[in-house]
Amino acid sequence: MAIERTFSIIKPDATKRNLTGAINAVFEKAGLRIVAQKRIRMTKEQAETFYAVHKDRPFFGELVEFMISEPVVVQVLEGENAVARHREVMGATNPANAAEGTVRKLYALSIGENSVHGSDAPETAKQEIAQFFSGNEIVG
Ligand code: RTP
Ligand code: MG
Repeated sequence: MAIERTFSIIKPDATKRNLTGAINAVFEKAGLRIVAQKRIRMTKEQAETFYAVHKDRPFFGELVEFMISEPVVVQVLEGENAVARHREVMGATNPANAAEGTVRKLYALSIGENSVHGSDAPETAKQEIAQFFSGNEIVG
């Protein structure tokens, strides 16, 4: 299995509750290496661009406001099968459906305030990484 990279966000509900380290521990235990990481305050434009795929969904406005409400931690994670592995340890979008031991089961507050984001495919990961990181910020 090839080494892959994925893009991750620790969302405002989690940074606000000081859960960055606890969530990173789940990722690292799952074999994902944090090869880039920074804490930022997303601009409205960044959030709208990032979630453009959801722009016609009823929750879009609420989602953008949530993502800019507190700082977030953006990350690049590296490992074998990283995209799928990361989504597995994040758990289902709705914490009510998330498996035991997943980040969302442990920490998410609701389907919207669900603590983490992870890319859904290797191609999306490349685009999402490029939106937030330049090549020299990623140290594998
Ligand atoms: P993500 O993109 O954040 O990793 O999560 P996901 O693939 O599991 O979920 P997705 O369908 O891509 O939705 C993106 C984010 O939008 C918020 N959401 N709110 N209120 C709602 O019904 C609703 N549905 C989705 C969540 O924050 C979700 O992670
Ligand atoms: Mg998604």
